[in-house]
Amino acid sequence: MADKVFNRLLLTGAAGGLGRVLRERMKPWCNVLRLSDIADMGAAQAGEEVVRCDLADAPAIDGLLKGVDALVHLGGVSVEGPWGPILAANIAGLHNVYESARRHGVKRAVFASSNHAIGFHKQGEVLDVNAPPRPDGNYGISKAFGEDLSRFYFDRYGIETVCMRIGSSFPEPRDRRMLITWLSYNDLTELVRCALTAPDVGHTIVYGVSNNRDKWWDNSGAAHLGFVPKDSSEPFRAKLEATAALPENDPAKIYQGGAFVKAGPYEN
Ligand code: NAI
Ligand code: 15L
Repeated sequence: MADKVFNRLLLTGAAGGLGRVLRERMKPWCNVLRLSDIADMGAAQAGEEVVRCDLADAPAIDGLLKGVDALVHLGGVSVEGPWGPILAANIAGLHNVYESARRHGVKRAVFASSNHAIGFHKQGEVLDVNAPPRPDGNYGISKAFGEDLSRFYFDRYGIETVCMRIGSSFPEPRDRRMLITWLSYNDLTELVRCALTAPDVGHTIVYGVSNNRDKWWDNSGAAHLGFVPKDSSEPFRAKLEATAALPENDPAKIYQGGAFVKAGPYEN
């Protein structure tokens, strides 16, 4: 983005892996970047506001969206686990965020959904953006809920959301599955930029994945975002294919969600 397009953007989950990346990369896009997380984010730097709070704390979240042009919502539990914390952060917390957006007239959100919303589709199937959710656990259920909740807030209140069904976003792919699901940090940044700035996104679902050789996901239905991933997992193939392959009958090898499909059950 050449010039600052926004006055104030909100980034939740700012202390997390992707939040720390986007904290730096979103700054040039706005005059003020408001950062929020339940964890320590360090001191506010120039052009930043830091608001430490729990997404589940409705009164604390009430003012979080005040004066915000658009938000990128990364905050919450990011892995499979017991229901209680996921219910608090990802279900009640997301509702708190959208209620605050509604009250303060925010009209654009980017929501970090996950491939675990569709994790029980089989590997090798190619899913388009209209593929039905098939969550692979408590976490995936919360992401499918987020996609539905954001659709409601668009239909009822006109708050536009781009739901990014992120594959695996790390500095590099960590296993054979991630050769297919990997999203580089540069491609993540470009996807977020497109999601914030493309006109008339309504409610869009898009797969957050780089231009990897093998594909489970087809983004042609989200072409209006203008997202064109540039990176590929190919440079990591030889290293990862030298590691042991999973047995063909392992659920982690059968389903797109990988090991998440066999995690739990948990005590709540
Ligand atoms: P992360 O776990 O590193 O960051 C999540 C952040 O949310 C943490 O800083 C945590 O303190 C904060 N958080 C958790 N509970 C909270 C609460 N109750 N109130 C306020 N903040 C809370 O996760 P990561 O990897 O940075 O992912 C960011 C988002 O992207 C998450 O929503 C995750 O589900 C989603 N995602 C990430 C993928 C990846 O490969 N990194 C893949 C698919 C989705
Ligand atoms: C996710 O949704 C998680 O947030 C991330 O930590 C990875 O596990 C990723 O999915 C994945 O499926 O590789």
